[in-house]
Order: sequence, then C-alpha cells, then structure tokens
Amino acid sequence: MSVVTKAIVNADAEARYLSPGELDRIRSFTSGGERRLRIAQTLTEARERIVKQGGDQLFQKRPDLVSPGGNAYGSEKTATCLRDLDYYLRLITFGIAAGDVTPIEEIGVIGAKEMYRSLEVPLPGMAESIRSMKQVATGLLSGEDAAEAGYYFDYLAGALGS
Ligand SMILES: CCC1=C(C)/C(=C/C2=NC(=C\c3[nH]c(/C=C4\NC(=O)[C@H](C)[C@H]4CC)c(C)c3CCC(=O)O)/C(CCC(=O)O)=C2C)NC1=O
Repeated sequence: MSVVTKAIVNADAEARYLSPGELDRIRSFTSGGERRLRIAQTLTEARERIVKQGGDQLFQKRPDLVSPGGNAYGSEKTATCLRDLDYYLRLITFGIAAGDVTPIEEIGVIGAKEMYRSLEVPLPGMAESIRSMKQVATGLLSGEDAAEAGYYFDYLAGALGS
C-alpha cells in the first residue's frame, strides 16, 4: 500500500480526517515522487550493467559459489543466479517507484527464503549479491539519490540475509 492509501484507510477506519502527521507524510511522499521515479528510471536503463557487474563482484568475493560444489557452479546455474539478480533489481525499482518496501517484501522475501533453503541457495550469498548490486547502482547516482536507492538495497540484503 502506498503512503497515501495507508493514511486514508487508517483515517477512514476511525471516521476521521487525515491527521497533521499523516498530511506531513503524504507531503514528503509526493514531493519526493519525481526524484524516486528518476532513480527508478536510471536503474532500469542500467539494469544489464548492474546485474553483470554486480555478479562479477559477487563471484570475485565469493569464488566458492561458482567453483565445483558451489550452488551457482556451471554455466546454467550461474545464468540462473544472474537471472535472480535481475529479478531482485526489478523488485527494487518497484519499491523505489512506490516509495515503499512492501512490493519487495511480498514478491521477493516472503516465501522466497524457504524456497532458497530448499534449493540450498546460500542466503548469505544472496545478501552479498544484493550488496554488490547496490555498489554498482549507487555508483551511477548522485549523493542524495544514491542514499535513497541504497535504503531499498539495504532493506532487501537485510531481509534475505537475516
Ligand atoms: C521475482 C520472484 C522470484 C524469485 C526471487 C525467484 C527465484 C528463484 N531462484 C531459483 C533458483 C536458483 N537461484 C540461484 C541463485 C544463486 N545461487 C547462488 O549461489 C547465488 C548466491 C545466487 C545468485 C546471486 C541458483 C543457482 C538457482 C538454481 C538452483 C538449482 O537449480 O539447484 C528458483 C528455482 C526455479 C528456477 O530455477 O527458476 C527460483 C524460483 N523466482 C521468482 O519468480
């Protein structure tokens, strides 16, 4: 739910007007909208580079993942691993556009961890992969935009890694 919808649902449930705090949150949400869309657009346009370089960084830090016995060993599994990075970058752009981590949580965290455990995909490796993509992605953005985007990568890395 967006900040706006959430505030309206809460206020309506109590048959009251929006509170000053709710109006403040809506104001900061809408005034940041253009910036969030710009960030989401930049990351969307750079998706191939972010996935490729994020993957390269990951496998440099964790060569065991792509070595014999590693979960992403072999060209097919390495490709699946990079595909997952693309999925997660897409979810992050959804979250940034919405100004809310809920789409990331609902599509990519709830249920996904059990799925990864059953496939023996290492969750610390997944978290590390999100941090690698963060490094590439934030390098494409200016200070404030990088901080805003970083929040969504950090949320996801924390949720997958914990
Ligand atoms: C948009 C929501 C969504 C997500 C998140 C998703 C993930 C997802 N990743 C999968 C597999 C996989 N995921 C990985 C990923 C990795 N292995 C590693 O060691 C690295 C840490 C990591 C890459 C960073 C690998 C290697 C597999 C294949 C595992 C196997 O076949 O044994 C699978 C099993 C089915 C398949 O192979 O496609 C799913 C469903 N699917 C979805 O629809």
